[in-house]
Amino acid sequence: MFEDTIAAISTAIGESGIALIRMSGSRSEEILQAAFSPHSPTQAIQKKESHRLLLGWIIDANGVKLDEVLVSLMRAPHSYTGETVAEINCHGGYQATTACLNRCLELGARLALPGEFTQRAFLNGRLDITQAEALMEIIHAKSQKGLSIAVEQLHGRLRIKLEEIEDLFTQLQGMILASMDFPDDVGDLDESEARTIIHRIQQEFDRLVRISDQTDIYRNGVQLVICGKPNVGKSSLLNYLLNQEKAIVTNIPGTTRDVIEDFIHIQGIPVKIMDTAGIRETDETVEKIGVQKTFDAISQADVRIFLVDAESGITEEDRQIAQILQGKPNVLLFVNKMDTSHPQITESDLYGPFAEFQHLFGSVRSGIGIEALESAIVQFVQQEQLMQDDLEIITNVRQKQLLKKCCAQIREIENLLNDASLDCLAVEVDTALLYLGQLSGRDLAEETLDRIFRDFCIGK
Ligand SMILES: Nc1nc2c(ncn2[C@@H]2O[C@H](COP(=O)(O)OP(=O)(O)OP(=O)(O)O)[C@@H](O)[C@H]2O)c(=O)[nH]1
Ligand SMILES: [Mg+2]
Repeated sequence: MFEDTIAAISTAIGESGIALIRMSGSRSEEILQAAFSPHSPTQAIQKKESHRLLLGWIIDANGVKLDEVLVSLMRAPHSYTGETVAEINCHGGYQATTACLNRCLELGARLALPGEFTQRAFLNGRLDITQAEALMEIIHAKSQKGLSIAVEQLHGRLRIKLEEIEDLFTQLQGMILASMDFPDDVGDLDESEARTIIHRIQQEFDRLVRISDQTDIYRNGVQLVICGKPNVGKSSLLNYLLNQEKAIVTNIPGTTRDVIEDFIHIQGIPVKIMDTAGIRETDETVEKIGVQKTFDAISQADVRIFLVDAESGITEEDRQIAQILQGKPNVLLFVNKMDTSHPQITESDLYGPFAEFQHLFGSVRSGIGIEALESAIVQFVQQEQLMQDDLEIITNVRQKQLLKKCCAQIREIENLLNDASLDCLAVEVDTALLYLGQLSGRDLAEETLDRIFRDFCIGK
């Protein structure tokens, strides 16, 4: 248990209906008692009573009312942190919340560091590191799917899976140590049994890698660039997808000079969409810079929508852009303005540099082909459908790096199985167990822990 009692505003600062101030630590009850004046004796904080909402005021040292509030006390160990937690629901807005927080600080609480409540919960065994990290994912979730993945994680699915893998490693380690220590009784290491265990571990790791690659797009989203020569309808497409007039659309080629960005969701996937300056040879200074930015956006993006114009037909400029895009992954050619009376582009025009791109015909103006365009985008980024059960997910870079280390380590163990000595094998299995422990949070160094929790918001 920690000596000091921490306090923070847990809701976002700004004008709002209510705000929440949270305290955790052994002095929470005493501080709340001193700061709180109940509406009636029935609303007083009673000894032993826990998890009950009480109505009253927060008062200053002279008994002056600072705000009308609802408070609750959650006695240790039945609380988020495992310590006694006091919560004050006050009115939102800067003045009321800071007045209530300051009163708690005045009475001896210390301002909490970012993530310190969750850190205490972790250190008191209320949740493991994968669950703590899932909480952060919930707060930062960019899509409904990202949120449901994180919520599943909160139930500890990854931890359970890691424990299963750890059991397999421990079984392997047991076999190696038994053959090392009691060669006369146990005999040589049963290589085929050891290999079976190793393969099972590999299968589990492969699955985790596959699922986490798939879910990455729901959490981090994808970047999509719309490119093409001037006047093909790039900004019109951006506006259509956003359902708002974000970018200026005119029939003057060279209207867009800068990269215009916004966010949308396509079938649950968060997409950063970028409209760009039309690509053409130009001596105009501003347009030149714009075209350079277009090239940068094209190389950064995960998906590239290449627009051509059925009204103008395929031109030399289109051919040059096609060459720039050649060999780049996920290029989708969209033949726009098919609503014009005499479209100049047919299937037979899409040869040469255009042949390698998946293509669609349509019209932004009349909305034709946009649904097919969205489905094609999703197919590009989501090679495999996530199964309902595939939810033991690696949620962040830290976990991903450790997962990679674990995969490399099990490969190393398999390679050593034939000719290395038993003690050498045992050392390698120990290393794998260490990485696994870091993944689940059991073997994390204090500074790593601090780093993880400092990424949280204050009050969480
Ligand atoms: N007929 C027809 N016209 C379209 C369609 N989509 C866009 N346009 C028109 O084409 C012209 C150019 O559209 P923009 O969206 O500004 O084109 P852009 O590619 O962003 O052009 P720059 O910013 O200059 O590179 C405008 O007059 C649009 O109304 C379409 O599907 N059909
Ligand atoms: Mg434009």
